[in-house]
Amino acid sequence: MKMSNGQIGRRLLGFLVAGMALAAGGAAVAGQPKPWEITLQEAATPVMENIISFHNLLVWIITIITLFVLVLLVIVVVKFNAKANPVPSKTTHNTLIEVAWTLIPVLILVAIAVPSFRLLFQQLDIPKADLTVKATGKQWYWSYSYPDNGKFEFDSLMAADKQPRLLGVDNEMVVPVNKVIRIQTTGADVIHAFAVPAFGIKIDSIPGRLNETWFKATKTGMYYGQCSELCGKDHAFMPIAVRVVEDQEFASWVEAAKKKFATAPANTYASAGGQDVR
Ligand SMILES: [Cu+2]
Repeated sequence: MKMSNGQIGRRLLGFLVAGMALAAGGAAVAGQPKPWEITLQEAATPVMENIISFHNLLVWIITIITLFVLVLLVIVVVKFNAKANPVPSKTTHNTLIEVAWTLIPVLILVAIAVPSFRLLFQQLDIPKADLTVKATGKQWYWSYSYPDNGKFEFDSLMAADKQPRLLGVDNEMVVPVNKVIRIQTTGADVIHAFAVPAFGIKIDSIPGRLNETWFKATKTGMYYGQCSELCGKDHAFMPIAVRVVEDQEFASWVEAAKKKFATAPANTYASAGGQDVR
């Protein structure tokens, strides 16, 4: 396909306008992906803050290593090519260099391991939970139940008419701000995965197993995630939408939810001809 000068001009103008729109509105919403985003989503929990700083540390380390190797390669190419160095040295061993190129990478790995294990421990060692929410992955939506608040359960299906597109749902999961939320998750049919990038959580939802993770959202707002295990034809259409609210708002939501979801237990899966494993 060949473009005329006019077409190229229009396309460039389009990019420019899109870029300006991004610069103007790019910083808009946290808790969801942004157009042209190349960084991790903005953190809403202490765990995600630590994931981001660990990620940034690793980027520095790999950048320095890559540049170092590049410099060595350039030196070899320039100094030791057949023209510049017609009579090559016959050296085969150098104890100092061999010890160094074994020891230094080991030390770098140990230096990485320390913050890595600290982060892993923070993620896996669940603090005393203020609230437990059970998230059940189903083909193809999530069901949430609140065992601490009257055991009500409801389905959360993607709502085609809601924004953000492919992330908005009919019934959001609601949790209080600044509270330790324990997520227990399982799969009702196949393996799904419960993941919310801004919270730094991603855990498999496996039939017959109950997996646990936790988060403590420090800012109110909407946070979106998606099923992160290829689970069938509508895998891309079972978003996770979490609304983080103040304590009082949570309490009144619980009261309303108890009534709203009391008479309609989450049995759409069973009535759809499947087998309900709850
Ligand atoms: Cu899934």
